[in-house]
Amino acid sequence: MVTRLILVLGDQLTETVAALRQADKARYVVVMAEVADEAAYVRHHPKKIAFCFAAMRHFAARLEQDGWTVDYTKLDADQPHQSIPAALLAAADRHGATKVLATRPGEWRLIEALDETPLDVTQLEDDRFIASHADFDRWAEGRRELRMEWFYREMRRKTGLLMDGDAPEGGKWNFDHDNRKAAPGDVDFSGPMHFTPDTTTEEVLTLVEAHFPDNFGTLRPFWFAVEPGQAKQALAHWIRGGLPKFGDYQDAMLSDNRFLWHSVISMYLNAGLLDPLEICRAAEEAYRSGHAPLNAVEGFIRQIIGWREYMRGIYFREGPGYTRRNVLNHRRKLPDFFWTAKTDMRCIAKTVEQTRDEAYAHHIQRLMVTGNFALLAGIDPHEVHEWYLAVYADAYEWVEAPNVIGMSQFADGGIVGSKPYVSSGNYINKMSDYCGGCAYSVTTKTGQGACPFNLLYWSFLDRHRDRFEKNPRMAQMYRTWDRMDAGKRETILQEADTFLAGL
Ligand code: FAD
Ligand code: DLZ
Ligand code: SF4
Repeated sequence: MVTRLILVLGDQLTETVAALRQADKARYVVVMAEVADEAAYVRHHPKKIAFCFAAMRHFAARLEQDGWTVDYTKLDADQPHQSIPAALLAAADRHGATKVLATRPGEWRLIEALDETPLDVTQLEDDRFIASHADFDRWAEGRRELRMEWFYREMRRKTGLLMDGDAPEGGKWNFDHDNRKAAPGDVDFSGPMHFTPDTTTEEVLTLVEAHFPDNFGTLRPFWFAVEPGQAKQALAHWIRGGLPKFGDYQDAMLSDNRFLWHSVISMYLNAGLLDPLEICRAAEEAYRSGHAPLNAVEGFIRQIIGWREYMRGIYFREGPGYTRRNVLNHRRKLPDFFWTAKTDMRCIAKTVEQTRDEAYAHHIQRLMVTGNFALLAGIDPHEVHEWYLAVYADAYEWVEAPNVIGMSQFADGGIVGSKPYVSSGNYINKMSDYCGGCAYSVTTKTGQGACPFNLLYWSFLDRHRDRFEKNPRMAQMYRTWDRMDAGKRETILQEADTFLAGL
């Protein structure tokens, strides 16, 4: 009987992933490899690499216990592999195999690389999602605009989550309006569950320290879950303590509390340690049993069956060139402070510091602090994309790129968002405590100490007037700008230019 190979990648760590489900243990050898190219195609955060390798090693051990033959190559093996295709070729040689069963990777880069190997690789659709590619395409076909909200309603109907017959639970599909409270002084949730690294994870931490000493990010303390059982404990811990207020304070930011009521499960979910539908059912149960209110549970479920699935649909529908989109023609280089946190803008310094320490920032920090700044300052969206892909533990292109290129940088011209997510310092001040200790003054619009977001906001709108002034959702902003004294407008534009020149 001829041996065949199954490829399992670092974000396919689910026992029922398509390729494993379709194969039998007697005939197939599972190939897993820690390879230099995957670890270095962007300079990932050390916590992200450690999480990936530790979860891979634990997964391989579980497969072996379950009777699979696993051909696993560590990064520090005597003969490590440079790339996934190289690992497959070497394994094919070792086992006399020519056929490979793979689950389609989450990045075009790797899909294309697998297509180009001389081996006979079958890429099965990754069906760990609620919407298949065909479902998304069917939904998208013929629509003038692909708005998430309409897609989300389809997903609610498809899953039956928070449905009351044919109607949405509570009479409304979306309770976002209730989910915009500024953070209170004290947070009554202790944050994500921490796990002590076992021997396997400790070995990985030592390896990451040795191989990636200069990557941006702090490796220790390393507290992530690396197995599904742990990830489930982390989820249950958050449902108990975090979910009830998740909705209310979803958009809030605090300097001394990095996680607030967020779930911090995206890295587990994206690597395959948790299942999206199971998570949503657990959240729904918390609502049905009276433990968490509807605005929290609906808000959470929308992120997962709405935004997450929608982003994936967009990434695969738009094709491999998506990360190179740049409709606003932004060309500025990413400022150094995205790596050093050395800036007087306290909101940015705090967000970059926590990104460095935790490989985590929550949605509003990503969107309205670093993303907002990059967009206002006209940073090249591809550089912004590479930064986000590198620094967050949950970042894989299928989910990161539509969030960055689309939602955050408007570089796709409005496929993901109907208007750019830009704001002056006012929004950051309302939703956070960052401005209090900042060297800049958020209430100062021009002159000494004026908050850069205040200057850059108007200069962005002015620069892109042709594109945005006809957008009904932005008309009010242009009216406000036009009503401003001409001298003040001139001062704002000049000061914005001076600030940008100094970046
Ligand atoms: P919570 O706030 O607790 O939300 C629950 C879950 O909903 C998340 O775990 C996540 O799985 C899902 N979710 C929420 N928002 C989104 C969204 N916009 N897109 C997809 N899923 C969502 N998410 C990633 O998983 N990987 C990324 O690389 C990534 N890059 C981002 C870049 C930018 C510029 C922005 C604005 C958002 C990005 N997001 C990304 C979405 C979101 O910020 C993270 O999913 C979230 O912060 C993860 O933290 P959490 O688990 O505590 O999420
Ligand atoms: C993120 C990552 C890293 C750092 N290293 C590996 C690796 O060495 N081997 C592997 O199989 N997967 C790794 N991954 C995850 C892949 O980059 C991911 O599977 C692709 O980007 C597709 O989403
Ligand atoms: Fe950020 Fe401006 Fe507030 Fe400073 S004043 S923290 S730069 S928004």
